Amino acid sequence: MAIDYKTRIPNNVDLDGNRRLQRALESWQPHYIDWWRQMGPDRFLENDVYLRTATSVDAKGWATYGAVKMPDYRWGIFLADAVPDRRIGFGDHKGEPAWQEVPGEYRSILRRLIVTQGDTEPASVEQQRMLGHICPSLYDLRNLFQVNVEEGRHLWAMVYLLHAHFGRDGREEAEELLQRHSGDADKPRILATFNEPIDDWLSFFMFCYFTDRDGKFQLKCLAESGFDPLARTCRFMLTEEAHHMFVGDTGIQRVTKRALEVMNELGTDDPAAVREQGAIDLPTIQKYINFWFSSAVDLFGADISSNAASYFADGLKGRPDEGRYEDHDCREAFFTVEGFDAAKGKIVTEDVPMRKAMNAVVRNAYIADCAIGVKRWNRLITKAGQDFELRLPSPRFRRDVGVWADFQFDPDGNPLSAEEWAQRKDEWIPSPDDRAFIKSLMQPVNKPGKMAGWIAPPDRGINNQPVDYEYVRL
Ligand code: BYC
Repeated sequence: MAIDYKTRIPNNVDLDGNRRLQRALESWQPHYIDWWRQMGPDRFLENDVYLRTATSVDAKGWATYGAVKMPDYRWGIFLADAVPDRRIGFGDHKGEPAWQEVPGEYRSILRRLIVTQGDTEPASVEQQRMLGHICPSLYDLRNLFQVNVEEGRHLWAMVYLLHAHFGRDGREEAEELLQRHSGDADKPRILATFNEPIDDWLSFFMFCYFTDRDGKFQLKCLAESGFDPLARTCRFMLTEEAHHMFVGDTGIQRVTKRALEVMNELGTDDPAAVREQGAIDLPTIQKYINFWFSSAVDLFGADISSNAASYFADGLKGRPDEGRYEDHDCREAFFTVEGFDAAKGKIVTEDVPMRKAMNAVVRNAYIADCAIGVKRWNRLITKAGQDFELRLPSPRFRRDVGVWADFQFDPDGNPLSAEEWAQRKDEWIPSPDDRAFIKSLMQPVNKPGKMAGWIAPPDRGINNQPVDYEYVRL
C-alpha cells in the first residue's frame, strides 16, 4: 500500500480506518515532538537539512530528497508489503499461518522484545545529540541528522506496534520509551551500549558501524517473527539501516585514509608525529574499534539463554535469514559454546541445546559481518604501503554479558588477572589521554566542501550531489 502523506501521521496501515488507534497515536505525537526538541539534536532545529524521506515501501523509489527542517520531518508508520499466506518459518509453530494479532500466551514476552528494540532508537538519538556542534563537515552533519530522524521513525514503528496490539500496557510502554534517557542515573536505557556517551565523531562512526550492525542483525531476527506486523515493520526498517552502517564504514575509512596520507607525507608511522599533524593515528583507531566492538557483542545477550530458546521455540524471533538454514526446528541440534574454567585457567567447550545457543549463533553471524569492513580498511593500509593491521578483538575481550563476563582477557583472547587488566587496559581501549586528544580535534567545520583535518573527504556526495553541496543551511 502506498504511503499516505496527507494525514497528520503519514502511514500505509490505513490509520484513517481505525479512529481509536489514530487518536491514541495522535495523542502520543506531541509528546514525541517535545522529546525531539528536548532530547534530540541540540540546536539546528530551524535549519534546512538535505534529508531523504520514505515515499513508498518497495525496494526502489522509497526515498525522496529535499530540504527539511528536522521538526517538520514526516515521521510515520510504514510496514513492508504483506507476503500473501505467510507461514511461520521456525520453532514449534512452524508451518502455521503467521499471526496477525498477538497470541495471548506470548503477549508479555513479545511486548518485552518490542520494548527492548524500541528503547534503543531514541537512546541513540540522545547519545548523539551534541555532535552537531563539532561536525567535521556539512556532509557529515547531514548524515548525522539523517540517521537521527530515521532512528526517530524506528521508534514510531515500535510505538505503532505497542499501541495497535498491546492495549493499555502498550500505551504505557510507549510513554516510558520517552521517559527513560541514555545515561540517566535513575531511568537509564535498557541495554548497556545505549548508555555510553558518544561525544566525538570517531565514536559516532564506530557506533554506526558496530552498534547499528547489531540493529541489522536483531531486525533480521525479528523480520522472521511469526507475529506478522512485527516482521513487516522490521523488514522496512532494515532498508534504512543500510545507510547508517554506510556512514560508519565510510567514516572509519576516511579517518584511516587521512592517517595514511599524513604517515606517507611525513615518512613515518610514529603515532605521536601523526597526532602532531592533527590526524588520528592507526593504534588509536584500533583502540576505538576494541571499545565499540566489545560493547556491541554484549548486545546479543548471554551465550546460553533460556530467553533465546523461548523466543525461537515460540516462533517470535528467528535467526537472521532463517531461510538459509536447513533445520528450522533445532530441538535435536546442539551447538558448541566456549567458556572459561577459572580454577584451571583454561578455555573449555560445552555442547548446549541449539535453541539455548541462539544468541551465540546470531552473534557469530554478526562478527563475520563486522570483519568485512575491517578487511576493506586494511586494503587501504596495504595500498598505502604501510605495515599495520586493524583487527577485531577476540569476543572474550571486555565482556559484561555472557560466559566471559566475570573474567578478563586481552584482545587476542588470552586470560588476564584483574590486576593485569587494570594495569594494561589503556593499551587496548581509549585512555583518558586518547579521549582528550580526540576531543581536541573536534572543532566544527561548517563551510560547504570544507573538511576537518583529521578526516579525508568522501568519494562522492549524497544522491549525486557534489561533496561541496550545502547539505545543511546554517
Ligand atoms: N545490556 O538471556 P539474556 C538497534 C539483559 S540495536 C543490558 O542474556 P536475551 C539500534 C536481558 O534484557 C538492536 N542488559 O538475553 C542500533 C535480560 O534481562 P531481563 C536492539 C542486557 O533476553 C543502533 C537479561 O540480561 N534490538 O536496533 O536472550 C542505533 C538476561 O537475558 C544486555 C534488540 O536487542 C545488555 N547488553 O537477549 C539504534 C532486539 N543483554 O529480561 C538502534 C530485542 C542482555 O531478564 N531484544 N541483557 O530483565 C532481544 O532480542 C533480547 O532482549 C537481547 C538479549 C538480544 C537484547
